[in-house]
Amino acid sequence: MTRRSGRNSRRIDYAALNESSTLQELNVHPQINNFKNFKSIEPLNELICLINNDDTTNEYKQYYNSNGQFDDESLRKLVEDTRLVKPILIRGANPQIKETYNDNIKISFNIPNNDIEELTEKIGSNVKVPVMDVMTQNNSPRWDMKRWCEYFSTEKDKRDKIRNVISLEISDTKLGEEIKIPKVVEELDIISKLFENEGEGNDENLSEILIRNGINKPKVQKYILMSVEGSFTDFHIDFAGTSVYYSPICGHKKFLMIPPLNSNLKAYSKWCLSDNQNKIWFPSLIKQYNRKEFIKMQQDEKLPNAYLNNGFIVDIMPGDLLLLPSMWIHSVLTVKDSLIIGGNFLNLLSLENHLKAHKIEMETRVNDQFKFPNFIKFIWIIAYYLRENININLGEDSSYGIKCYENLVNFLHEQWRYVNSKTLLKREKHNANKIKYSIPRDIVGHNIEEFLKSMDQWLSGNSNKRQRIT
Ligand SMILES: O=C(O)CCC(=O)C(=O)O
Repeated sequence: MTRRSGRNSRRIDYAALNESSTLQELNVHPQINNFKNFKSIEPLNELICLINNDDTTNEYKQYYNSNGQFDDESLRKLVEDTRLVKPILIRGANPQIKETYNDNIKISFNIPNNDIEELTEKIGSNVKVPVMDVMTQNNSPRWDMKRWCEYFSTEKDKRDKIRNVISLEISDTKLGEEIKIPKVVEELDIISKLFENEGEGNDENLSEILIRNGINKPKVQKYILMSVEGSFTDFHIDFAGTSVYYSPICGHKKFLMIPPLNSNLKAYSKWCLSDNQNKIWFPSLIKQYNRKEFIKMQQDEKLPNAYLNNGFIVDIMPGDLLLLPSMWIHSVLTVKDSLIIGGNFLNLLSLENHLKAHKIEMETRVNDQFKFPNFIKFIWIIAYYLRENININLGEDSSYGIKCYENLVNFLHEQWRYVNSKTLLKREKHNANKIKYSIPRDIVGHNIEEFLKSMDQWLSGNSNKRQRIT
């Protein structure tokens, strides 16, 4: 599974570039200058939730506990209040990075402060590594961790090319065992919920049923990113609109984040389908709104405040913990050689976005290898899980809002109608078949019409069938 965008990257036209560039320039991604010249309109602290050292002016003081600490409870409350639509950046969150650690931050997670040699040892020198050539944004074959470690340790001027690793999942390695993802992320991750409590109790629980049916937990929670100075990751939305946690061990990164306004998402789809993607600076395609227009949009479309900006750049430093919400379109510049641990998660607060992102991936013909593994299957399982565990009548989990559940049920109906449609073209028939075989009948039952009816009843609060799974 390869992480990040499903961009259908177009190769750079080296011949054309060669006419005007020296060899040195050929190793610089053509969009880096645009990135450096990008100007944020508003001050950073209005654009993201910034938890930093300056506690006296910190507007998030209300979230600190009675000991003056920002802990897991504080973060959980902040996520719930902001509904995870605004990026959250906690400076100095990792106690293992002594130089930057703010000892008022007590977030439970574990990311060791290792250098590239130690990381190589814990990952395994023979492990295959997807190495991205920054100029083409494509992965090069035949790299293993040993070769990567040598490359990363080579002096800057002696490296043959700028290369970046952003999709190496390490759950199954010694390093993966040592890493604990932030507690709040683990609690928000809806896939983790499905696989909870394995082996507990006498009755078979959902986790065991899934595993018995060959459905394993997708490995997307623990990636290591290893980027040398000058690396650039072009604009993308993370697969299935997953949210991201991102915490550097060392180095310096700059994120350019663009909010997921509908008009921006439309421009994004168009850009992804363009033949000249590498040569087009994505922000040049988005409509620039002024404050008056933003306010009008907010009233008409009920947009979150966090979306009312034209994008901004934020520096991410060692020990920081960034939570990047679902669907934000972002590009990333590596200012200094960097090692980062990060991961992706689906969550109920962003469910509407996950479904929207799936549609964009279909429209922009994203290759399966860049998608969330078995996304459709998991959406059906999530629906089943919710039906079994949440009583709409009792208002349980209403923090997610009934709208999120309505969207989900509508999505299932839409899929089933598509599967049964008689007027599909050849390519659509292929997609319909893929959906049909993704529906986990051993979980939701073989009569899909019945299942959908039970989902409708559940949604209207009329369901009397309810057994707790977990
Ligand atoms: O660090 C990078 O170069 C890319 C990271 C990124 O875009 C992501 O985590 O989604």
